Amino acid sequence: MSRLVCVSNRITLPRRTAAPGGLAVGVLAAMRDNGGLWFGWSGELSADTTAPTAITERDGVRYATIDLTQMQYDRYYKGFCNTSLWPLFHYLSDRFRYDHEWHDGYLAVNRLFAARLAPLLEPGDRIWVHDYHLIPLARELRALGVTQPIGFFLHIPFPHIEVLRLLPVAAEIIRDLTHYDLVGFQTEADERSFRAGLARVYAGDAPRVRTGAFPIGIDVDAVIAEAGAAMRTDPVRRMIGGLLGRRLMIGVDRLDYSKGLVERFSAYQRFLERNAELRRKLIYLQIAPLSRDDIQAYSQIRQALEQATGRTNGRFADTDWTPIRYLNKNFPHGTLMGFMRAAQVGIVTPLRDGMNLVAKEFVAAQDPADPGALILSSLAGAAHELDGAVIVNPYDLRGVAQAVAAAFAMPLAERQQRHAAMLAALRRRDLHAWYRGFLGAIDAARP
Ligand code: GDG
Repeated sequence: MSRLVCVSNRITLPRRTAAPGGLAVGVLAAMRDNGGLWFGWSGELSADTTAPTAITERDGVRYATIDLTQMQYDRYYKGFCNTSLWPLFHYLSDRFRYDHEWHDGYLAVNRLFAARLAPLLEPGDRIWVHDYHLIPLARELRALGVTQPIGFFLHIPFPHIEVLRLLPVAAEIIRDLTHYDLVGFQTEADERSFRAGLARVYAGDAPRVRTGAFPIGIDVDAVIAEAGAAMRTDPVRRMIGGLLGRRLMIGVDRLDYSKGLVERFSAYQRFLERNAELRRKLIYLQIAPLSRDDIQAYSQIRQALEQATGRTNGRFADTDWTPIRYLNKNFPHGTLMGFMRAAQVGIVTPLRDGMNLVAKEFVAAQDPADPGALILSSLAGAAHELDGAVIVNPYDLRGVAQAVAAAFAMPLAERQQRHAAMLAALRRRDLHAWYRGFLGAIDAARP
């Protein structure tokens, strides 16, 4: 069988506490089950550009990492990836900024990745490149004479061409994707956006590119087991004890403006204003581990959330009750699954999201006999599959506030019925189906 080579911006080394993020969860599962090589940035900065690629091996997986320089990090990672591509691909064009030097840095790091990866490749390899950081990588690898099949999967949305056009190098982005044997997206809507972009750039003369929708899922049984086991642990028991019998709504999101937290906090405030009789009966727990904290837009959103929490708690809290518990803390994954199982309502309201694994984890973590209700943004990829959720528009504060009231009031039979339907959907398209589907499609692209 051919070896699997995964390439992503950041890699998760064994025994390191993983930075929270959906991409790492998916790639790690594919690597663990198939073995192979995982290549990417170590997460470290270094001025020494001649240091050799570091290789570690554990449980059949080889991890190959390189460091970046401060300048590469600033231009490629903070600049082009996370201040140009990230906001634009999430349709948040008011946060989009562009600088030619960032784009030069992006191309240079992709060239560096190709130069460092090429000598590690073997003839029968299948190469799987992940996410927006590495769009030009196939072109760079081909230029070095690499002939093995190369697939690309985009974890975030692909924007409509009229939005992508804000980027001065939009056509290059689309052209670079045509160098892959397969380009995978989270949803068919993203795939259609890319196809519309291709048609625009090539004006009816587009090269043949294989594309497909491969919605990422979760390891359902692993989450069920984690959630069950976590209920007996100290952190989960303490959290439940601290509720003093009150009902719980939970949110778990990387602290990112795309996750709609400011809007969610406003909607919750509105819910408290309109539902005086429910006030002291519930607690909203928001876990938001810091992410990309050295980028200005992220420190701004952090400040805005601190202010919103202070405002709501200051206005509504009593000596024995605070309406919002807001934590910038990173928890072990199992503990989070236990927190979710203990909650009556899960709230996931991104302004845009490629998929959103938290929504799927919340469903799997529930007790089927007495499951919690899920509130889910219509603008998350997961909404295409989880139609048993209470679907909301995250910008509609009144609608979200009403959804919170409806979710807490939902009768047991309805919760059970919605939960069973969603769990069945999760099982149909789980994490294993995701990577098997993608790898099978690469093989079919190049028999
Ligand atoms: C990108 C796309 C797409 C969260 N806090 C902690 C923690 N997490 C875990 C969650 C979940 C993962 O991180 C987050 O995944 P999401 O899918 O919700 O969001 P992104 O990080 O934005 O992921 C997204 C995904 O890629 C996969 O393709 O679904 O649309 O944006 O698993 O549980 N894990 C730990 N501690 C935390 O504090 N250990």
